Amino acid sequence: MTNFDLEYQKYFQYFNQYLDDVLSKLDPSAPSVIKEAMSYAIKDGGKRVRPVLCFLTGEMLNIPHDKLKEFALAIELIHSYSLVHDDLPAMDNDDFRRGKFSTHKKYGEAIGILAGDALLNFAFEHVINKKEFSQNDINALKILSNYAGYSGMIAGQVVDLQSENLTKINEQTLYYIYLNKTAKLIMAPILIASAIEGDSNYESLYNFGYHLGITFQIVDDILDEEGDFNQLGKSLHKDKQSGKLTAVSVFGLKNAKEKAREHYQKCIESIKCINGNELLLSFAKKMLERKK
Ligand code: GRG
Repeated sequence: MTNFDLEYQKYFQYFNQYLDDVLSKLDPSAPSVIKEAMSYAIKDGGKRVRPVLCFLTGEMLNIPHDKLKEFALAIELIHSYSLVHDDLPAMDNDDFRRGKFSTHKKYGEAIGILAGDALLNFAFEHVINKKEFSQNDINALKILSNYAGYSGMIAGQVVDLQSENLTKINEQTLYYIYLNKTAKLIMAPILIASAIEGDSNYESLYNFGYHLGITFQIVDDILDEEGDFNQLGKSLHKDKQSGKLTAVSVFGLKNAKEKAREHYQKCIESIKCINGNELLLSFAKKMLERKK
């Protein structure tokens, strides 16, 4: 194992333990089924890319991870809700997620919708209960609510749905979808750590997050085309079946791989002047080379 793999593992385990602890303390008076469905949707199978990214950015900026844990969890709660809703019949209609049945397949559609709603609300409830909430925490919360909201991730999802079966290839629309649907939830953990530190490297980290998010989504499109079901834990070739606008449909497979590499290079360029950038650079490389 490389030093980076050990660091990833450390924060992955720390996060999962914190998550288990929080889930074990959910309000006893709430219906069991909603708590079970929430836990089912968020536990097991996720790579925890966003929380780990938050902790690694924090490490670079000298913020202890226990000062970021509430935000790291809030981001993963929002990410998990978006996956639950994305899998619903009205959206991507997928039976599998994270190597198991998607939440609505396991609990039925009504509870699936409500579990997504519950995860989203709990994200904000959890973070607002952080002890000693400072002005920097408020700034971080603004990023979270804006990036996940109607002009962020939801905007990306709306245009993504509208783009199905478009005959005209449109690179600008593709980048709009990628920025909003995917990159904003990858930028959020980085910019939240940045806000909590006081934003001394805001522009560099913004650019790093943007290019990392775009790299992540292009690789996701490539994996949808040539990945492995057992490794990915979700259905393949969904994009082609639904006639989605993707990097592969717009650029072709070979050029999509080249584009991913170009954005990865821009990640490196963006933070080269920040001291202690090694872990974030390794993270970006791992995202470029990921198989799941
Ligand atoms: C329903 C409001 C709403 C939004 C949905 C997240 C999303 C937007 C759609 C899911 C499909 C998709 C391709 C999203 C882009 C982001 C992405 C690649 C998500 C998968 O993230 P991973 O690979 O998943 O980090 P794990 O399971 O490892 O957490």
